Amino acid sequence: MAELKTELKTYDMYINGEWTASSSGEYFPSYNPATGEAWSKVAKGTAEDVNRAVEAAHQAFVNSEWTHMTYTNRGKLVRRLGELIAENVDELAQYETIDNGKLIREMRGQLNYLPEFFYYYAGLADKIHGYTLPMDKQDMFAFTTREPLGVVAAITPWNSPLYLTTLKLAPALVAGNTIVIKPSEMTSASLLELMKLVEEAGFPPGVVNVVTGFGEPVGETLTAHPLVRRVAFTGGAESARHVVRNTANNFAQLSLELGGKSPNIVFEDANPDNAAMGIIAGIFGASGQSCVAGSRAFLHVDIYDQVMERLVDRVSKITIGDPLSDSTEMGPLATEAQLKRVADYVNIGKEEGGKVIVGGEKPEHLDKGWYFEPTIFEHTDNNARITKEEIFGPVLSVIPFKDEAEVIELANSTEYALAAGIWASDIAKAHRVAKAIKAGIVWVNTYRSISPIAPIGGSGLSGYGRESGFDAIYEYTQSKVVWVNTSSEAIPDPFIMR
Ligand code: TXE
Repeated sequence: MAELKTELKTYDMYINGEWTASSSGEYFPSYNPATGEAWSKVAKGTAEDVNRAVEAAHQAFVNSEWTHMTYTNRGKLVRRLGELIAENVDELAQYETIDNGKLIREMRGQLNYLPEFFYYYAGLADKIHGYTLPMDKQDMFAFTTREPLGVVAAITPWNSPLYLTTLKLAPALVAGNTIVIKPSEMTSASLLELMKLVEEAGFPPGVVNVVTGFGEPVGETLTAHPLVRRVAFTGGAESARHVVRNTANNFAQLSLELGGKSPNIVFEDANPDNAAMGIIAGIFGASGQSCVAGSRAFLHVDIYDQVMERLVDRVSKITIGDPLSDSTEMGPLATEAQLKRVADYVNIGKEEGGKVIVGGEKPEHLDKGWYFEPTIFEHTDNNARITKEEIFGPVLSVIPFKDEAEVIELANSTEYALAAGIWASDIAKAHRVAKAIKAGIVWVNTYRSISPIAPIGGSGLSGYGRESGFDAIYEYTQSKVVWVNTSSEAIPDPFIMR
């Protein structure tokens, strides 16, 4: 790969195995959140570019080397891509940090783990099988197969560009689909760097395509395109509503991975040190810009002071600053709009009577860049807007509770249902609460753990469908049933009733 340059770098799109400018010839800037300055320019895709990419993906699906490749060989290509990522972790991590402001050490950690997702799915490639059916009719033999869907459209956000792409790309490919990816207009660079590795791995042209640009026209044209058979979307609810409406045109299957307002529930018998560390990792990791951010901490009154003391002590000491420095513990927000959103919510929280215990301001020593202090709010009840609405920033709401039934009701009083943390020693209670909580992911005595083996997804305002794990294979395939008449007898006249 090319050496990382800090001057304005130019990124073209990747369509049908070729690097190509936009049909408009236009570019738009991509900003470094640590400085607020443009560092690269990216091809501004058009509807025409989308049509070209989808057509290429369709051709690659119906009539190419990819169409006839064995599942085993597709798996080998996906594994090779994982290996190439492993060889380029440092460089990819730098691009992600420059583009989205997340800590270099977090991005390095995430990217070091990313190949495991490719290896997991590569291993599954030739194990995607159907089954024979124990038929209720004599002389009928029937079996199912699982087939790819066709062209997949992947729409990704800015918070973890390569990780969230991988959750779509790896299962889509091993299942035999082709794909057109539209990254966030805020963070296109690392995905385009990844395309160099896709090329090096040897994927046939058209199997993986990237069209860069904005929701309108790129996202809109892509998700409504008649040749797209599945859309995998990660982002905000507003854009998701557009995508849902668009898929009414093409009836593409759809999965939506949206946000959350995830609770971390700490019972009186929990280890207070572990619970405090889990809460901090859950909300201040990635500056709170994570779909599973644990933005609400419910603390049992008997352990409230112990956990709060630990939270305040550690959060007040978080080192905030340059995300490229290894000693930084919290970086900036990814966009100026996100910084404004966080500051606005903090003001709303104050006006509604929430008490700021730590933070609550833009740090004075960081005048350049989109930084906000890690912030803890204390609430006496659960009715404030900031305890209900997703902020997507480093803002934690702490709320007390007295018993199990009360906390289940409090935790479930949100339209989101993505993730939850439970901190307790009584394992029976932990299981009871895990069952009662509305969430697609529940962590007990841990938080924010991920694995290629475990599915991710939610319900309600958090979306639907599952990514990661074996579940994703079902999302990228459909079953076909084949009936075979094994009888040697003549087929009777259909109009003679028997
Ligand atoms: O996301 P958008 P935004 C939440 C979080 C955040 C809020 C808004 O609460 O504050 O969403 O973030 C593309 N048709 N999450 O506005 O716009 C867009 O170009 C098709 C949670 O930045 O939804 C980008 O590629 N696509 C989340 C992608 O959608 C469209 C991560 C996501 O951007 C489109 C990010 C359209 N009409 C935000 N309009 C998570 N689950 O982790 C936009 N896009």
